[in-house]
Amino acid sequence: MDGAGSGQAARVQAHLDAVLEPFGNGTVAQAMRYAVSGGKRVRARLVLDGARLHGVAEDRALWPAAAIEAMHAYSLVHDDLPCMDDDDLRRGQPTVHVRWDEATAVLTGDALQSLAFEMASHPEGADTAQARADLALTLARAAGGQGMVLGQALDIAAETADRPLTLDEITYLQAGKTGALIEWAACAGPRMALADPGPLSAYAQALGLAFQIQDDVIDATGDAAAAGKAVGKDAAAGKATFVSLLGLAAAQSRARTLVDRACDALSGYGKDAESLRALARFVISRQS
Ligand code: GRG
Repeated sequence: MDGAGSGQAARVQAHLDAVLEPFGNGTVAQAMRYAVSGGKRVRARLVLDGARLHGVAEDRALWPAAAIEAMHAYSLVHDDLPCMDDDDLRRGQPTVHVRWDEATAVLTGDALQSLAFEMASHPEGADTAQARADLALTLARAAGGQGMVLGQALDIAAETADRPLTLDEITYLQAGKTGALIEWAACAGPRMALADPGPLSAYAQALGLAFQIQDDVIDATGDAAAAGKAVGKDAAAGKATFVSLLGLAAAQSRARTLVDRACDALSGYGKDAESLRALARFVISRQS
């Protein structure tokens, strides 16, 4: 991560620490802190950079930035459960249900999801009631049964389907599972400023798909120590992915094309959007 990115990540972590401080030291509060620690903070950085482009002060933008990281952390805690992806390792650490137990992991995810809505609609975030309501409404849509949950459900259904998914089906699934939160993050800044989120939405749609392709590349080629999570799971499960359907080289080439498309969508912002272009390039070079 570059210098600016690590500074942003540190400020998001400090914000989450401060918000969680009054939660005390019970088991779920401890597990919430554990689950929101670490990670690349790609979604938070999208919020902060999009907000800066629209003249929104960072101390306000930290609220939706922390909100999307809490929502993302909830999804990872639940995804790691034995009834879903059954993973023992996340961000290089034992998953929440391994470190504590399954009930704690379910409750921790639930509490993080509630916290995400609290932070997205917090009065110290967006400075108009209209923008706060819009952030909460669009976050509900992105995370719910038309967005991330739908994508996750389609992914689980595919495991027992009688044929592998097609490329179009995988693209649709991933737009929900991974893409919806990424798009919300990129659009939060213009929404806070009551501006048109169109260009950042186009950027994020291309970026979200490139992000998922890179995730498939890491699963196919990476090592668990660098990735901080189990790898090789897709092939072992006989799962159709961008890599299995396109081949490794074509999948990587498609990710590069998508990053170019994402950068093109930023043309109206000129040089001010350089950090978002750098973030897009980072997304397809990452190994974790
Ligand atoms: C449980 C409703 C529900 C949804 C789960 C997010 C998700 C949906 C599943 C995670 C499985 C997975 C590996 C998805 C691929 C893309 C993804 C979300 C990767 C993890 O995000 P990163 O790389 O993680 O941004 P860090 O740790 O950096 O925050």
